[in-house]
Amino acid sequence: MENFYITTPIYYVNDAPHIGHAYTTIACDAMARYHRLLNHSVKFTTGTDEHGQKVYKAARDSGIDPQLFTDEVSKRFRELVATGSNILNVTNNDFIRTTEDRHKKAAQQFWKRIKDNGFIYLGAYSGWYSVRDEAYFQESELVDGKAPTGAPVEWVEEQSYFFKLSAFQDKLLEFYEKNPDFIIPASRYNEVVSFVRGGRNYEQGALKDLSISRTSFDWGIKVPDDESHIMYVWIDALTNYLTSAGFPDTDSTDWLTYWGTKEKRNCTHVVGKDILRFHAVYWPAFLMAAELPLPKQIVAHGWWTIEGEKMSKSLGNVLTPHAMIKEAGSIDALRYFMLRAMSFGNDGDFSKARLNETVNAELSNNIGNLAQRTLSLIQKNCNGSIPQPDGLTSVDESLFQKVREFVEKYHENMKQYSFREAIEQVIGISSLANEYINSEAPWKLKNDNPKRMNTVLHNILKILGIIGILIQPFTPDAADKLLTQSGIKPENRSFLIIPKLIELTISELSEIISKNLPAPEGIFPRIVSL
Ligand code: ME8
Repeated sequence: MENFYITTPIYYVNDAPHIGHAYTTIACDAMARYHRLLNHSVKFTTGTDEHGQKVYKAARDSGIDPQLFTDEVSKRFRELVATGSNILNVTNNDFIRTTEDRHKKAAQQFWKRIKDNGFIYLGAYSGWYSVRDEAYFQESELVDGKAPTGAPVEWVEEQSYFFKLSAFQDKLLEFYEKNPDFIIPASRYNEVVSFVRGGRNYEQGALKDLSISRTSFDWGIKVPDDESHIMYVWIDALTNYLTSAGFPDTDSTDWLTYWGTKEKRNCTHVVGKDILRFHAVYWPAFLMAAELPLPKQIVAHGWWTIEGEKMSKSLGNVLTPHAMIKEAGSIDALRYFMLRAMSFGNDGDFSKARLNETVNAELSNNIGNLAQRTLSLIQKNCNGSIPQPDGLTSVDESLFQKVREFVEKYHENMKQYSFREAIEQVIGISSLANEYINSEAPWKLKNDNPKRMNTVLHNILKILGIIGILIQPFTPDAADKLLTQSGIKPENRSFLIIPKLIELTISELSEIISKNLPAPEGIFPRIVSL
């Protein structure tokens, strides 16, 4: 069996969750659901990043003890993804907080492994630090006295442990070369490779040794054997992916199944482009230093703007997931829009007008109408029992051939995290079936040619089942309703059923499809603008 481990970044708890956090989590959920539908064994984790100067400062500004502060803010992230029923309707198996004991233990063991292998040494750091980015910058990297992200920087001089990042330049380049799919999309892969190459050529190069401890505040995990230092928040945070897979117990089933081995790497990190360098450069170098297997893939997505503007507190346009679910009418509609509107690797714009337009045109008018028309005809003309076909015409054969091609493209796109294009294939199937029902006009056939009417309705019912199966990763609740109303039994909704639905008649599929259909109900409500 294939094993698939997928992770979101763990989010900072300096502030409440917003739509950007919701997006990455929903994208990972769509992928986790996709792999389950391929009958793979899936682990999906998310969580909160609770240490570091940014969170410490937010707690201090609120006048609350950092632990109590992080307990409170982390709760707002947890309610988005809580096991059972949750606001984003995601199916994560774990939620990790970096203030948990299991994580502190893992981070300290990770540090020890790197230290024992000779890649950590004590020195002194003097340079710029951006609290907002939790990142160090060299003088040459500053733009108008600020970090490249526009965040303010402060001068830091302190004793610090360093990680010998410079020792990993060639090893990283060799690894990227051997694994061209390690970072997707390819444009981001090229960006990372040239960043790492840069370190070889310039004295002020990218791959200078990295400061990995702090002494000027103490909100963090203590460095083993030197309690005057806490770990740099990124080495602490990245280790969460190991903690959740059972580290330091590298013999555990969870570790071997999901983190994997050097020969069979299983973990995929999905991140925003803002934190690609940490995941694609520092993290593999840390893992190489600790002699642990690397992740399988880093997937970097683009950035959301809101109505054409960067989302920021100062502009007052930060959208919460709660507000947007209300606007969209359901979590399904919000999930659909986000996965449909952002083209993989590029930035996306979140506009309420486009949200309404996309949901109404594609879900309500296209798929919703197809379902409504077909299911009510079956109810009215066939007493709600599944119509039996009477031989396929060449039009029917070509319809199914096109469906097959759409399904194939759907999978090709999903494998590349191209949700937008994968959804386009589902809409393609629905548009095709709408054209078919329009030209075959089964509502006119009841008296003249009931056998043909039955065949046409039978064909569309199967296509509704296929659409329902394919749309499960994106709109799980609506997909469930569509499948139930199309008679597809709950235990038969994996991708393996699709070829059967295409090849066999419904009477040959009695294991999969119920005999009678429930009375049809609306599946994709329209968004009515207030
Ligand atoms: O960086 N558009 O946490 P963070 C799209 N704790 N995605 C967005 C977004 C936007 N406008 N804004 C945020 C951290 N995101 C670290 C991670 S992991 C070991 C440590 C998403 O709370 C996107 O996934 O700043 C981005 O990478 C992440 O939130 C940053 O979350």
